[in-house]
Amino acid sequence: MMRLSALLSLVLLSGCAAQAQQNTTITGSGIDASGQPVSAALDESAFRACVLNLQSNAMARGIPQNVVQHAFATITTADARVIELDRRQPEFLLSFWRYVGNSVSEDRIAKGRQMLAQHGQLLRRVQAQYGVQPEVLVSFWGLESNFGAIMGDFPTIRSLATLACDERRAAFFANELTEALRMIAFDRIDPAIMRGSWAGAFGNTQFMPSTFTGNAVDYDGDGRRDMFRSLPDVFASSANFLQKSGWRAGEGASYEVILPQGFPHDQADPSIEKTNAEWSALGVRRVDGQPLGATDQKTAIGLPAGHRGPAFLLLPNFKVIMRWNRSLLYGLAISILSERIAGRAGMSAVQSWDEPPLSATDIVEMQDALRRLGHYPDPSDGLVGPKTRAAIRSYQAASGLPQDGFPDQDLMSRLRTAR
Ligand SMILES: [Ca+2]
Repeated sequence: MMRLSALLSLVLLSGCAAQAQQNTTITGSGIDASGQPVSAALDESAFRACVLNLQSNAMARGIPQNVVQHAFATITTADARVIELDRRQPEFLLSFWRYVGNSVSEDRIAKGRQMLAQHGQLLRRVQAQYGVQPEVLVSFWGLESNFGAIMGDFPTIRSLATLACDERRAAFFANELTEALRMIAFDRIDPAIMRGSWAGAFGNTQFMPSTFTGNAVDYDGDGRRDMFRSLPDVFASSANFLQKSGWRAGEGASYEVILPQGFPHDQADPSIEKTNAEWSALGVRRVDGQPLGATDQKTAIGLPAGHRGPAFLLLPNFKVIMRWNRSLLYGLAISILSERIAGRAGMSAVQSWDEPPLSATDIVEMQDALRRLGHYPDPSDGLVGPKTRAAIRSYQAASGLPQDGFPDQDLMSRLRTAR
């Protein structure tokens, strides 16, 4: 799992199918000598008591006792690595160019095309039933596990029990643990092969257990749903989840557009939707200069590298991808990769500048400066979320700059000297 840049792998493996939104606030835990929070889950007797409680909850929700006991037979302690990874904040913001460079690499495109050809018959059958294009399914497979090569090696039950006994998101992971046990019980999956990401996602497309129990399909008809060893089950389950999330058959998820001079960049945000007629009236065109397609659906505009980078029209299917993983970069990577695998153009923009990525420390400094200037009322946390973007836009508006809400080195140096 550490084959690519370690950071990218972690982001991909932790950002799995329909994981609940992450609460990044650390609450209620102790602090050790180095200032790191300590989890109660790591106290052995507290963990044992917590596990007993989780086991009886699972049995109360219909999981047979022998399944529960067998699944926990070898688990005596929490996994400290899981707590550490859950606590960890990325040191650097991932840039769009770096992210897309890693995830939509020429290697992955070539492998994706090979997989598309090799499994074409199966993928077309799945498409006929669920309406999801083959190249889209292959792209999720390629990004989530590098086509089955990297599915993660953390024992799923132990990871989920560890997180369910930690205070950060205990209720969410307790439910995921019960669903994982339900899968062992009713899909007859051997707990010994149930390994995956540190956060409990598993298999070829890194489903969370609740995504599995709610959406997985036994497509090869062997009586069990198997996301580890059955590609028919993997493709049909993924397509079923996408279809139930609103996937529109035959449509793409995004395409690159050109914004005119003077475009109001504060309107470029995945949460701001307009009709294509409204975007056209603002001067938005396809990269080949042609007008946007006619559609009755609303769309949004994403600027993953700020106003100096490429712009993308985000179509209704983009929101479906965001239900799988709520990251703009992930959604664009899936969309661009699937276009490339299908032999179409992914993106015409090329990186025309390079700059060192901002670190979490830079973001804290940026938030401090924005607060000092009256644009950011909240505590500095080093994370770029909607409030930080709104504060940047407020500062950009007051300074006559394009309001893209995007943190970069230029903004950083302006803020360092702003009065
Ligand atoms: Ca099956």
